[in-house]
Amino acid sequence: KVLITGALGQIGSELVERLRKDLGEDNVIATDIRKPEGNPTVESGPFEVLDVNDGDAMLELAKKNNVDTVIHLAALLSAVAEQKPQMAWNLNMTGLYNALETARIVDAEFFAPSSIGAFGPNTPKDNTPQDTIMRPTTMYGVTKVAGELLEDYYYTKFGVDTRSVRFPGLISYKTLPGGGTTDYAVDIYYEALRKKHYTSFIKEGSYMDMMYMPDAIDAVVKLLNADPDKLVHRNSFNITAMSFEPEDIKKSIQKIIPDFDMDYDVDPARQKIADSWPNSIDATAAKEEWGFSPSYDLDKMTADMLDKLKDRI
Ligand code: VAH
Repeated sequence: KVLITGALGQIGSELVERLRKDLGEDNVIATDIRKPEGNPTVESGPFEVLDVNDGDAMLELAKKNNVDTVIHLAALLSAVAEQKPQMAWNLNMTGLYNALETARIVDAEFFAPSSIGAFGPNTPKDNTPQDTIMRPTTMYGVTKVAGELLEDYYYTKFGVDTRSVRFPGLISYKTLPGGGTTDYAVDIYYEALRKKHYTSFIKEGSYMDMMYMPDAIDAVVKLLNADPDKLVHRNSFNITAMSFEPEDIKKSIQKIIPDFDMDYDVDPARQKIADSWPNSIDATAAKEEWGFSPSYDLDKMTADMLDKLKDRI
């Protein structure tokens, strides 16, 4: 049985749906800090309100349900973490520690995401290597690097089967992201359909790695099922499907909505975060060690996003 924290989030709500399809409704216990009002996929199976800062409650839930896999997604993302750094440290690190302790005690496999946000301004920005300098200048990045190290420690010290990916910006139409820097690449599709216009808070020419959510969900499932003997790395694999800047996604949308236009009103806080991250990372290790292979490029993602969103807007 799988225990998922942060199940109502952008990744969580889709991972719950996929794992319940793969493993059966009752084998995925979804948890989040609040009740799933109006989230039919999460509401369709076992759900518990859980504050990941409460380690005893998490362990109790895992024992009671014979959990053998812990997927820990609850965290504050980059932009909101810069507004509330102390809360971000407490939630991102205590939550992770509690999830790792739970996995250690019940002997469960473990997954938690890292991010391109784990890299910093002196990390090589183009084709960023799997193993390189990691001195992030955001609280989010500090918690991600610390998280990677803690997860590797739990593997080497206690034998917990920890696995992780460094997610790029994730784009999806089912659940809005919360408080990220890459969220402009989600907002733009909603605004293109609502107003045929978008004002980007990230400036022209800012390249960041991105991925469509179906590829992200496939990557988590593939890594969790990968042969552990083939894993040279564990926490945490670079993965990416594409790298683009605002003008690229504007042009991609214009192929379907020709009169869509965009202007800029740059948010200095989120621009500062974006500037500290890589332009494009190298995902060779993930491809070689567990067959990572994304299938959506920018135009294919744009076509699917606009098609799925048009009925809802
Ligand atoms: C954020 N979407 O913007 C998240 C992610 C790589 C970006 O970590 O914080």
